[in-house]
Amino acid sequence: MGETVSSARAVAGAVAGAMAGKEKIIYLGLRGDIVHPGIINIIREAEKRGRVLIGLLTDSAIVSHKRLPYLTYEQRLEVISSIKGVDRVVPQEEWSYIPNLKKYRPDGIIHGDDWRSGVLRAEREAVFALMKEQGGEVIEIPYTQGVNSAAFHEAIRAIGTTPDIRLKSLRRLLDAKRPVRIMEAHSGLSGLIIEKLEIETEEGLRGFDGMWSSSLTDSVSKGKPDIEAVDLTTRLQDLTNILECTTKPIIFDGDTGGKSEHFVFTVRTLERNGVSAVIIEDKAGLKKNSLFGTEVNQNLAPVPEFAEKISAGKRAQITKEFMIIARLESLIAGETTAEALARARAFVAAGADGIMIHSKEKSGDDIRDFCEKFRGEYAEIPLILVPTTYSRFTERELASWGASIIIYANHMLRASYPAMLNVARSILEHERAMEADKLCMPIKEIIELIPGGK
Ligand code: SPV
Ligand code: MG
Repeated sequence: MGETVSSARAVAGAVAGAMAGKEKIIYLGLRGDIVHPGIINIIREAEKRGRVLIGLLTDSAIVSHKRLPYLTYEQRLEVISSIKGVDRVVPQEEWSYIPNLKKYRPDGIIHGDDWRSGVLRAEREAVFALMKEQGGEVIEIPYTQGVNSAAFHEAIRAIGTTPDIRLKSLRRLLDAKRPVRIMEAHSGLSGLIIEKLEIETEEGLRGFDGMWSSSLTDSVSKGKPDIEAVDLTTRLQDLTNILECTTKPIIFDGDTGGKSEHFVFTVRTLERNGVSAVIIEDKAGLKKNSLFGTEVNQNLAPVPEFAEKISAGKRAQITKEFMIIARLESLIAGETTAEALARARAFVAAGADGIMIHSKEKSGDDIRDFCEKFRGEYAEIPLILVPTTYSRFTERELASWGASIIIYANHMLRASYPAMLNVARSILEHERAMEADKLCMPIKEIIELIPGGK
């Protein structure tokens, strides 16, 4: 990740400054995703006091506390370094200003006075202490009311995204964050919850990073078993509803991928729709849901045949960012982690962009064993876990085993079923709906949930 000097004017400014030898350096940390008058104002204020050194937050610095920015670091760098008055842009790799303030030892740091309250309060105190120690000053300027990034983010979310931006965002998340947190969506409404729900934590806002389009929940929500009976066209109809009202990346459950000759079309269709990744599982014959384990016949596909399916998909894709992930069903079929690992090697060699290992064991021992062995051989290849049965492990623990992506594969549908059942039962018992009202979302909320209804 480079740094840049904005323009010929800035180069001249830097040289003149260097010649003067005394001009102050003023540090300004920015996300730089959405440029608005508040940002121009703070740059103007900084410029009055010295040469403006921007610490541009990297994707990973941002996702530790907020959602992934719309623009990549390189795009944000291009925009911010072109702003008049910006002298130099350096990456700020951490959410905290402290490491860069120590590294660059500016004469001052400038910040909006909004950090006196809220999540940045402790950071503000640390910055004051460090600047005092380093002999610099902290400049606080009145926060520009009415034009803040949060409001612009909300507006952009309402506009939506493009297939291209959405598709590429999963790779960006993988570069920026471990683990990436994915939740199942089977409808526009469940997608909306995943898109919007955020909770405040000590580390910043926490939300889901993207969505899993599950064959199980797509099938069950249509009253069908999870045996590839719901065809791709039908699954894409559901997906379109999710695409309509969300912007986050989508990982598509591609079941077995079907025949290689068909899978190549699936890949292109998913890419065209802005899906980031497809996961296909190495099973043969009639596919049954993995969570049945060995209660049903789980036939593993011959390795060369499945490897060729992956290679065919990789040859077919148009973008370089689309990911084809191989899902190993060895543990589901009662095989060993060694067998799974041998398959992982073959599928990575065939071009798989990631490996998903699945198990229905509650202990997590088999998954952990696989993760350790896999990470011993492949430090970087994304590793995907689906902790449906071994749900007691936290994301932090799974990440410490080596997980890159964690998928909550069916929880939105499983949550909705008992909720509906309770309400239906209550109405039957009481022969009226009053008792069920408290179990339901208020009418006012449901009519106002989706803007534009009035
Ligand atoms: C799905 O969600 O459809 C999956 C994961 O494939 S599992 O149901 O655990 O097999
Ligand atoms: Mg499935």
